[in-house]
Amino acid sequence: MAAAETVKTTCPRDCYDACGITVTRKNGIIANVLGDKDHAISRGALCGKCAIAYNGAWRDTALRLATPLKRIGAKGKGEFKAISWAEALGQIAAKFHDLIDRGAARTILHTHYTGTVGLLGGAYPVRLFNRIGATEVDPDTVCNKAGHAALELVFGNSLEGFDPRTARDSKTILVWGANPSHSAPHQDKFWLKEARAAGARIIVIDPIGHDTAKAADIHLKLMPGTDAALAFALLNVLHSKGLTDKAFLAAHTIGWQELVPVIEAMTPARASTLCGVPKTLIEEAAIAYGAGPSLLWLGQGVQRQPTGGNVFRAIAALVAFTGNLGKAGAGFCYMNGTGSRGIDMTTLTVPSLARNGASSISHMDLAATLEDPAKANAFVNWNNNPAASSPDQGRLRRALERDDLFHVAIDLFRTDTTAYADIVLPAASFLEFNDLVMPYFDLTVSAQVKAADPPGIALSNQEIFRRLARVMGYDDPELFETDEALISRLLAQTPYRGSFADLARIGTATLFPQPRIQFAEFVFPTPSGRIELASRRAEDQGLPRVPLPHADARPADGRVRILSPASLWLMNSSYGNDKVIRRRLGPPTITLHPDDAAEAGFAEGDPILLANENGRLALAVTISDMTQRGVGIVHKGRWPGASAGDANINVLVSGRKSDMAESTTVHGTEVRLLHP
Ligand SMILES: Nc1nc2c(c(=O)[nH]1)N[C@H]1C(S)=C(S)[C@@H](COP(=O)(O)OP(=O)(O)OC[C@H]3O[C@@H](n4cnc5c(=O)[nH]c(N)nc54)[C@H](O)[C@@H]3O)O[C@H]1N2
Ligand SMILES: Nc1nc2c(c(=O)[nH]1)N[C@H]1C(S)=C(S)[C@@H](COP(=O)(O)OP(=O)(O)OC[C@H]3O[C@@H](n4cnc5c(=O)[nH]c(N)nc54)[C@H](O)[C@@H]3O)O[C@H]1N2
Ligand code: SF4
Ligand SMILES: [Mo]
Repeated sequence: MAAAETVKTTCPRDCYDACGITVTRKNGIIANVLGDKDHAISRGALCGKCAIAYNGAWRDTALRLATPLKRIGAKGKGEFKAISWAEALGQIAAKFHDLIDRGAARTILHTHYTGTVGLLGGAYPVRLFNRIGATEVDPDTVCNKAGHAALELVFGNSLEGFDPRTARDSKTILVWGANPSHSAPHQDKFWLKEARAAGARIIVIDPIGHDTAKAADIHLKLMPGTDAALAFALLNVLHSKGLTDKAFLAAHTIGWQELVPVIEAMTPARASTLCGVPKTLIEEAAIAYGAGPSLLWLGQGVQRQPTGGNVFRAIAALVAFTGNLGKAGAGFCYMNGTGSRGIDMTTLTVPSLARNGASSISHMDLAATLEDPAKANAFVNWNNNPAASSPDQGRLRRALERDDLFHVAIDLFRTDTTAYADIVLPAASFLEFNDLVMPYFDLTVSAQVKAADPPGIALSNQEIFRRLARVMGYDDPELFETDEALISRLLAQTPYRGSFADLARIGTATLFPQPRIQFAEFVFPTPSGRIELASRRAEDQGLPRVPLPHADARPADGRVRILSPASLWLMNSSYGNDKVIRRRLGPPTITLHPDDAAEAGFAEGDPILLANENGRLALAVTISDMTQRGVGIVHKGRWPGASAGDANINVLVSGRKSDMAESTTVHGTEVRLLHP
């Protein structure tokens, strides 16, 4: 029998859970990757998708990239030959220098996002792009930026959420536009269910009846894009019954009086018509949330709407009018940022390296920018698979075919995006290097610990960019800082007092002995120092002074609104190449309400063609009343290359920007249902 040893590490995917992992090695080789039974969140089991993929595709040497590659076929065909690191980095450096010398450094674009959200793997490469003066495609614009911008306007900070441990003092937990049963499976199974068992009422506000909604006490199944009207109706109930917290409003907010006429006009009866939610449920939910102490989990799905910023400002007003802040069991959480544990992200990205200033564009403009030789001469994607994940897929892929666009793709696998690259660089996975993970729900810090060597000559993102900086001839010390030195500097910024080796032994450290109270001091980093319900800054940005009670119109002319939220079996586009996961998923589908399916003449399993001004997509029909009339569900993350028509749902998604922060409006997509 081979001697087995175990390594504790952490899942660094873009997931609320940040599960503790136990890797078992035999003779230095990974035998399996399982949930750490001592870890407070994973409690011995990873989610289904990672349990499969970390023991499948992610350790499959036939699938993993093991050496740099150079394109030998046409762009998009995925034909490559292996080359050395010296040749790959030499060619990249020469091209970058040529552009820098021509004063065109800004036409070097880079996208990055959720491959890993470990601190180093997720941010260190930004240093070199800063030094070059390249253009960053702002990652959050494809995910959650509208919500951040709105919360920042109202509270001055979007990155200090509630401490989940404070749920023990909560009477109500409101999950608004998130689907924990898919996107935070352990928080759903343990945190939420245990809070309910301890007596908290769970309210879910979501257009679809997912498993978290099914298990809730109240589900407000509203039409997508009608949340602001609903928020004002909840306020109407509380205001008309005299249940708002006037002392809190007087002490900690400005501008609340300006909202009162809007609140008075949005009766539950009116909202019921606009949102499609029974009036009695609006009343019941308002009273439960208002009584408090209540927690509000602000999902990312709800703000991926054309008026997503306004929606968040309206929901924020509900927090303020009920005084659900600054006390045990109360608060809201969009995300707990690294700053909540002391981390200064500029330590990682070193913006001062950007001697000529930094520039960035929205992901919504990626396709239009890449197709324009005046704006884009070089493109690097790392931790990101834009040919699968970004909007305007058809246009984006045509832009990636440009022969005069120098394209470098850094990934673990050959993806739909790497197929277009001139140079593909093989990245090490999180199992193959040390890093720190900061969960964005719990206020802890975790170690990501190397458990194996990378395949072939693959390297971590950090090492790739250190080597590229050397070949480019830079001498700024920040471009060469070792992982070890950076990890200890970062760890020292947190309240954790041990070394990385100490953290590696325990996996995850609790940083605050007692649950933290969100905004305990009632200090809001806004211009007024208070919660700004009416906002001068909003006006200065061309936005309304106060949030509006807006509700999107229902889709007309037989069109259906498509929601493409997180899939149970995929992590964004990751795992789409794992054969076991592909079997579980079956062919790509749209879920339609029985009445929509009947009206359009579709039965279960029928082929269907979705069409709009952006493109067409062939799928199979499934029918379920988990959705509602006028709303279809097509989960995100399928690999275009493994799907009919070489496309996924993003072929139908436009680059339309939200009302705030040039952010995604993916859940505002409408399509026609056609018989193929
Ligand atoms: N399994 C799995 N987990 C993941 C991911 C994954 O791909 N797969 N992705 C990760 C990432 S990057 C992110 S950002 C998070 C996202 O996780 P969540 O915050 O849960 O966001 P989504 O999955 O996009 O959508 C959540 C819900 O928003 C709802 N929604 C859509 N439009 C509206 C609306 O107008 N109003 C309301 N009230 N609700 C609406 C959808 O019906 C859906 O149920 O998940 C992370 N976790
Ligand atoms: N239709 C629709 N589209 C969406 C969304 C939606 O709700 N609907 N959600 C959006 C959201 S929330 C997000 S966050 C984006 C996410 O979009 P992406 O950032 O594209 O997310 P992933 O699919 O996880 O892609 C990450 C890539 O990084 C690679 N990778 C993993 N680890 C490493 C590493 O250590 N180094 C390197 N170099 N690569 C690595 C993976 O193999 C994968 O190809 O998608 C967006 N797209
Ligand atoms: S993706 Fe989330 S649920 Fe799955 S193992 Fe990673 S942290 Fe846990
Ligand atoms: Mo995301």
